Amino acid sequence: MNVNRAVLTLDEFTLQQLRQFPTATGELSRLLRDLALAAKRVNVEVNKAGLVDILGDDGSINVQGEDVKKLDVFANNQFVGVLKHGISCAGIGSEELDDFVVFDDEISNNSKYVVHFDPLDGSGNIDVNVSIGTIFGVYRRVSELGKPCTREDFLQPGNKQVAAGYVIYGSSTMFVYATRRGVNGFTLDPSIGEFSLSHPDIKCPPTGKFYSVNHGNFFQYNEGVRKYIDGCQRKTKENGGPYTQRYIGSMVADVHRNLIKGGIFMYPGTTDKPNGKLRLLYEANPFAFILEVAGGCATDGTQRILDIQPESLHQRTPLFIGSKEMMDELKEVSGLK
Ligand code: P6P
Repeated sequence: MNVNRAVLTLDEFTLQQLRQFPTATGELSRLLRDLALAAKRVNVEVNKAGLVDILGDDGSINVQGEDVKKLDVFANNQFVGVLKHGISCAGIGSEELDDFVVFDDEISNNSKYVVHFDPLDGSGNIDVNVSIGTIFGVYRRVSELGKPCTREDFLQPGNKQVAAGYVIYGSSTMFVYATRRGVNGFTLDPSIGEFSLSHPDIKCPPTGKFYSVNHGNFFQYNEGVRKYIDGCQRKTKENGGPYTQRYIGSMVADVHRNLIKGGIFMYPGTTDKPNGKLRLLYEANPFAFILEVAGGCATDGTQRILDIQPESLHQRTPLFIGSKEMMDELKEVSGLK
């Protein structure tokens, strides 16, 4: 029976993909469903954050030395919970936790995947109602199935990701994920409580008018970066401009806009923070995977983000990411690679 479904839910979509690979086990589909369930639970709290005692700090400091927001803790608990009690994940790395977490039970030890995530990125914006997000990257284990996952599983380069995605809790709540087959976006339909396909086969426009960078750090950037930013400000209709500077201060929101409309996002190294602020494993790598599948690119200024060999869970990296032609111009003007 040929059911003409105008809109596919996330589950229907992943099962449709699964049917095209009869040998697939369905573990990745179940993993994505687990992540979407946690996202729906976080979304409920984000949407009413101003009404219940979940705003503000929980009084602790995380491994990054940042004030932990109550919603950070709630979000982390939701994602750890669904992954630990699911059947598709052997362990996790989280922005909120000091070290990797090995689930080490019989089911988890036989699971194929490990997941890195930032449960609630941009949490400094929670109290002022600016869009925030969740970011995740999925890796196939390199360690022996049937045994607990190991450090090597968590320290794979981003080019080993089998899937990556993000949730943006904004004017609507979207779940966007990429596999090597493409990038697809799903908008939460509150009437049925399901993420429904709204942005099929997302491609990043080869160029755009948005450049995103924290101008407050301008004089801390190296000469090449300053030269490129200066050039962005001098763009006119005659040379591909004028550009618009948009910087929300929430990476998920800034990169999502550039993915859809075209643009470039930069968090360069500074004199204070030579490796920048953003973390490789659960911020840069997932977005670099998504943008490359969508036709964009991402670099740390010396190499592809996805080729960086991680050394530790919370290591930081400079990040330049976005539309291919804008990234090419950045490299040409700044001397970055
Ligand atoms: P700055 C949020 O804290 C975050 O990690 C990213 O979401 C965002 O892009 C960046 O930091 C903003 O940092 O230093 O410009 O405020």
